[in-house]
Amino acid sequence: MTSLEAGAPRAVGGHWPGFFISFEGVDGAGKTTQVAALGMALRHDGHEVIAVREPGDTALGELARSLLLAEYGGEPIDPWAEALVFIAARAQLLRQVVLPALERGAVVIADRYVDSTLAYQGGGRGLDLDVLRRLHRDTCGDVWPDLTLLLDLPREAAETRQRASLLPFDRMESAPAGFHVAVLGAFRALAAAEPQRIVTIAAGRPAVVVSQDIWAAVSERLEELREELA
Ligand code: T5A
Repeated sequence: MTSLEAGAPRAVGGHWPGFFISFEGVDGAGKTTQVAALGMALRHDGHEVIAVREPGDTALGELARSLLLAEYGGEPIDPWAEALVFIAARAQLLRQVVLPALERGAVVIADRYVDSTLAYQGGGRGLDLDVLRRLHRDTCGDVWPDLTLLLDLPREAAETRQRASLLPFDRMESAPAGFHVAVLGAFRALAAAEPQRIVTIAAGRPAVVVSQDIWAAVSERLEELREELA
């Protein structure tokens, strides 16, 4: 496996009229909560906002989601098969929903994107990061978000929150603790390698405080992009 410190290319970004934001973090870190809050704030500010989740939000993506998150009576899914199904769902979502929205000037907020593949299938499953990045380049046109918000929370804390909701854990959430530790380590390494794109937000605080930090990061990046495009 190659080093996460190698850094990912960011070939595209800022050339479309819209603004592409992704949220990342371990399962239950609070992404869904913060996507909703940010979407509301941006709409209030006059933006068209399209919120998507991965995998999902296309017919193919929802099918992929049910395939990937269901338990199969203990039958393990091959890590490369897993990675390729996540990537297939992303390619479909990108071309069907994300790029058209960015091209007409909307703000797209993605609940997970390519960093999840690098962290879960790269860091967690141990797949070669260079191959995963090359697959992203070849299948998804090397499209990277303008801003990625990493909600930094250890899995144990996220799990405690999720248990309170009484929902059953899916196939990924049921993975051993060591897997989730590796995933969080990979997310942190990605953030360290790309501080310009990935902003780390301490997610163990009340949701409203987390939202304030997110709003500050989004406002700053939006302003920078406006200046770059002026
Ligand atoms: N995956 C995905 C890969 O392996 N590779 C890939 O390429 C991709 C794209 C997707 C799974 O697939 C994997 C990663 C995942 O395992 P998912 O359901 O989309 O699954 O992802 P989850 O992270 O599991 O989504 P969840 O909805 O379960 O978690 P969230 O969205 O992070 O957290 P949220 O907002 O639902 O909050 C969880 C609970 O905490 C509370 C909420 O009310 C909720 O009850 N909460 C807080 N409580 C206290 N303080 C706060 N600040 C709180 N914020 C939220």
